[in-house]
Amino acid sequence: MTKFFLFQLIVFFISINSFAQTKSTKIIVDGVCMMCEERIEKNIIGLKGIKLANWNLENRILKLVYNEKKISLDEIHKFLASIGHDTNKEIASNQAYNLLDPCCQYRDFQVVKDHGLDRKPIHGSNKKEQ
Ligand SMILES: [Cu+2]
Repeated sequence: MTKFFLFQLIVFFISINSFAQTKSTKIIVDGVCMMCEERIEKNIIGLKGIKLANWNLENRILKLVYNEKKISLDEIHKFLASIGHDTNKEIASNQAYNLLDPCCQYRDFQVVKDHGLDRKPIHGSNKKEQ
C-alpha cells in the first residue's frame, strides 16, 4: 500500500514536470497558400519537441505547442527560415526562399494578388510593387 502510494506520487510529479515544460506560442510566418500551410506544418511537426502546429493562411499566425527543454523558440524561428518562410524574427535567405514553388513566392506582389490576398510581406516591401 505504501509502495503503491509512493509510485503514484512519483508518477504525479513526473506528469507535473512534463506539463511545466510544455509551452504554447504564436509566431507570424509568411506564406500565401495551402501548399505553404502543408510545408510549414509538416516540417515543423517533424521536429523533436514540437507537439502541435497549426498555421492560419488568413492571419499568418502559427500556433505552436512545444517542449522548451527539447527545442528553443530561437531554433524554431531559424528552422522556419531555413525552409524558406520568413517569421517575425527571422528572414529566410534568398537561397532558401528561391527553393519555394513559384506559387508560394510570398514576397512577390503578383503571387500574393493571384491568391486573392491583399497584403504586404512581413519583411520588406513586395518585389514588383514599385
Ligand atoms: Cu504556398
